[in-house]
Amino acid sequence: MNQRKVVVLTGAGVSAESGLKTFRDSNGLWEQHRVEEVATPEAFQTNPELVYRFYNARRQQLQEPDVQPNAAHQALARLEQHLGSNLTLVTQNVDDLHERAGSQQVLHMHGQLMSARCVASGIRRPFTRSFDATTACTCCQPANQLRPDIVWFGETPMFMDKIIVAVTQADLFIAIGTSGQVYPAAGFAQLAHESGVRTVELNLEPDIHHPYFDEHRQGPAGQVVPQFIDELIQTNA
Ligand code: BJW
Repeated sequence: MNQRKVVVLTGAGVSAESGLKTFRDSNGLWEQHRVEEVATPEAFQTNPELVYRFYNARRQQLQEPDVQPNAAHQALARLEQHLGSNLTLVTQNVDDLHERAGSQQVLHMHGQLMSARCVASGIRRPFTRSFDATTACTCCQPANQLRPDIVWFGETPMFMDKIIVAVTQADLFIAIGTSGQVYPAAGFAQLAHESGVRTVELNLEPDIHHPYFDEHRQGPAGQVVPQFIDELIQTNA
């Protein structure tokens, strides 16, 4: 089998039709705070209650019955079934909707909502409930504090080495529902383009982001992603 290597980068737009707000759309504020004010180590240091509250609210919302994977998540799970390890699915999203749709190999470069990390040991554990500064870790003696398992501004995103190798060695790079405003993810299209990789952008908005995409398809992810993935599976068969 001579299948093409594909890297998919997803952003908040892929989960918008599942009922999760994006960050930078007109209603992308949380309690009147911009994400840049809440998602930083400095905010966690100076106002930990606010930061815990922000992530507790989002973790709770993620578990509401009406928040379910949409047709875009499902199409990407189908693509994994088709390509196996030739697909690298990178998400900036901290939700678990890709996994719930059936994707098994997801690189969460900005961390995960349903996980907590010990501030001292760095050890992560699955966490579905709310937690705060009084919630103790179970890995240290004496116990330490837990923090959201999230990559904040100024922190190093996860899996960077693996992602860079995958992007530069791919045949196709697809960015879905991301504004291209947050680095290093915002630089992946340029990296792919300069490595001779075909680049495609699927977004609700017209082609406004940057010149590194060879193709742009406009529309809601729930429509354009299944359409594009089905075409890809047919031509790649
Ligand atoms: C639809 C749709 C539908 C809507 N269908 N589409 C100056 C210059 C360059 C860089 C920097 C700089 N100053 C600081 C930096 C670095 C900084 C950065 O980029 N800042 C910018 C604000 C300028 N980056 C960092 O600090 C990162 N770390 C880092 O750089 O470390 C150094 C390093 C680099 C490389 C190797 C090693 C070390 C860390 C960034 C952490 C980002 N964290 C957040 C919050 C935490 C997670 C959380 O709470 O959820 O991650 S910020 C937030 O933005 C979140 C997202 O993952 C991320 C990206 O947002 P995304 O997904 O693009 O969402 P939106 O809302 O922006 O866009 C939605 C899109 O969907 C839009 O395009 C819509 O059109 C579309 N859409 N509905 C299809 N139905």
